Amino acid sequence: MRIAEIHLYQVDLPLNGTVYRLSEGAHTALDSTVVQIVSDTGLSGWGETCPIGPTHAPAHALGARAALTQMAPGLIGRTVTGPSAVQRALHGLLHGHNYAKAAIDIAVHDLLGKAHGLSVCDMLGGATTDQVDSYWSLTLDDPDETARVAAEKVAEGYPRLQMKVGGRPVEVDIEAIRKVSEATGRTPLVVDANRALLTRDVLRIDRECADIPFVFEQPCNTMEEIAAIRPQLGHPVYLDESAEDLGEVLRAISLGVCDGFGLKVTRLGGLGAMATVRDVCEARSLPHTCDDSWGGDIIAAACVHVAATVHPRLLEGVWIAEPFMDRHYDSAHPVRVEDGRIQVPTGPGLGVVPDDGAFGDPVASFA
Ligand code: 0XW
Ligand code: MG
Repeated sequence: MRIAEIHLYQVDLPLNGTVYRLSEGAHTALDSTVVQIVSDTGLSGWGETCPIGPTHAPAHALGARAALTQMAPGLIGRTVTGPSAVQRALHGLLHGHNYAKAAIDIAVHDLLGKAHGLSVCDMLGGATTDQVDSYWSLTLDDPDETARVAAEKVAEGYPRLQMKVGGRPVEVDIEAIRKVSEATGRTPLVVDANRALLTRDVLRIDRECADIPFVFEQPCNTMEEIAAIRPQLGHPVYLDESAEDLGEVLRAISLGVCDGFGLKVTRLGGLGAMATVRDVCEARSLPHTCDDSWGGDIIAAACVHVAATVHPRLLEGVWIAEPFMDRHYDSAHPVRVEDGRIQVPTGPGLGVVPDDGAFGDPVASFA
């Protein structure tokens, strides 16, 4: 099976009237990029990458399309033997830009799954479950409103919560953590600063909330800042943004700087890289999420498939953007959070097939 055509689509993903606010930005609409790989056998594989704006990570929507435009011609005519071989080919076409390569990697998994009649979770090692826990991500808001939404989401069935902090006076963060904890009891809570806190403020939150069980997620900008204060912290720490790639995950583990990870499929470079990190984490008993920064049904399906293969004791939930949007790519098989859980899509490949014409005309095509 050879790659005959590649099409790139730009997809607007408006939020359903809400604002997703985190320490480094507020979002009302995201710009996604969908990749369609068409084989010479007529099958299509679909991939996606959707950075959450230009300041969350060294990734942005225009960069994704530029990188994909750079790489796509080099893939035309290539035999698709397996995802790793395609990844190596991508590294030979462009240095870095894992978040763009991830869209091709996801599409290749989808294509191969369809060709061999396997679902992506089986290709990644086999599912341990047919549904995974999600978590609700509480956007930055005033403490009372954050606590109100937290209680509402727990009542809806969400088994875990993440709350955003940072970018405002630390006293407000402390008040919000306390109010969310009071409103939600023993529901596991992650406090995510998205790199924004000074080490001084992390130490203060840690001390003033010593009685509240929670995990700090990416409290500071760099791994070094976190490493510097880690021996003084009473709360566990997960890395998200600092876990840039497999090398940084290995560095974090060898430094002993964290107790787990918030992982993003596209940041790591796709499903193959994600499965490798999953296995490394299992070897060291490190819990982690299976998320992405944003995206529609394609990204959601990719996250859920890999999450279904994680050892259940290590899976810290799956976040998908679906509850914040009205749009679905596959109207027959949308990926949805229901009662705080997500069904693993069935059928070959990702189990998600975009509706005909779902994305309009491609912004670029290669053949
Ligand atoms: C909750 N998320 C996975 C979605 C947004 O991209 C932010 C993010 C995080 O944990 O940082
Ligand atoms: Mg995070």
